[in-house]
Amino acid sequence: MSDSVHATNGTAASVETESDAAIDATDATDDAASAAADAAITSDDDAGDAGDADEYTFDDLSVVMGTYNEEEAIGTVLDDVESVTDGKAEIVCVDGSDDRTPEIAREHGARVVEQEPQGYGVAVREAILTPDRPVVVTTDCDDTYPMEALPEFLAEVNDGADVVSGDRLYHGAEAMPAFNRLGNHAFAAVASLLMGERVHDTTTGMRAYRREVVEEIGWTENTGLSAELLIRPLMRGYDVRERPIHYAERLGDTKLDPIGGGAAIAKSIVTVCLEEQLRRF
Ligand SMILES: Nc1nc2c(ncn2[C@@H]2O[C@H](COP(=O)(O)OP(=O)(O)O)[C@@H](O)[C@H]2O)c(=O)[nH]1
Ligand SMILES: [Mg+2]
Repeated sequence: MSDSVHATNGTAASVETESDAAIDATDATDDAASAAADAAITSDDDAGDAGDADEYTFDDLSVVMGTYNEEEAIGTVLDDVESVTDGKAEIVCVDGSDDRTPEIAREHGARVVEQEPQGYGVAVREAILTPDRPVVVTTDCDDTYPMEALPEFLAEVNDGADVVSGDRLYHGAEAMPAFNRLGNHAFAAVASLLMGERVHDTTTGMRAYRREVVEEIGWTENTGLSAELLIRPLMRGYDVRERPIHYAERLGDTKLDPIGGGAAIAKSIVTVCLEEQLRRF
């Protein structure tokens, strides 16, 4: 594995940045990113020598999710993770259900953390901070996200990415309700404007993160956590890459109120972007 966490000197790294161009950990003025870079740079500094033995495998991967009354979908989602990763990925569900979801999760070998339902971000923050494994992938427990993309996401991390973000809008996201699709295009446009970096899907539920990144940053948002998980790392100079994914129709009912949830996400995007801009001064 080559140098892994790519902190730049306080300026935003562009999405899709070629990994080597972004490496300048010694110049990092961003404390958090710099500390993460120090922690993650391997002793094998010669990229040419980086062999397969240093690369992350599915044994290094945790797939995590909030689960709230998802008994229709959870079996399929966990079966998919198991078959794609050959049963090697750890699965963590932070669960607030009053249906059979946690039971089914345990039957599939998942680690279940019980939590009173308090919203998407409260559950997912707990989910990403629970595992010890070095790579954490988030997903929704509704069968919308393609677990077949896990190998590609892991490959991007092995290529140097700190965050790999699944872009649902690239392929059109036909399975998404039209109102949500429009809203998601608008969120991406506003976030891009406020960050000065073009992003395409700020509210996707499927991303891979190096564990250092989720541990180094203090997360504040609930419904808007997904956007925050993209914006803060990007604006702190981490190597953040969007990759197109296919998005499928949901099994079971959504837990997000489109109007109230949409307003909360818009507020999170503006707040987090402004906070991160101010942090640079
Ligand atoms: N534990 C927990 N999980 C939640 C909560 N709210 C949403 N989720 C889960 O978070 C994921 C995203 O929610 P979802 O309804 O799919 O939102 P959408 O994709 O925007 O329609 C799903 O797996 C939900 O079960 C909550 O309050 N507690
Ligand atoms: Mg969903």
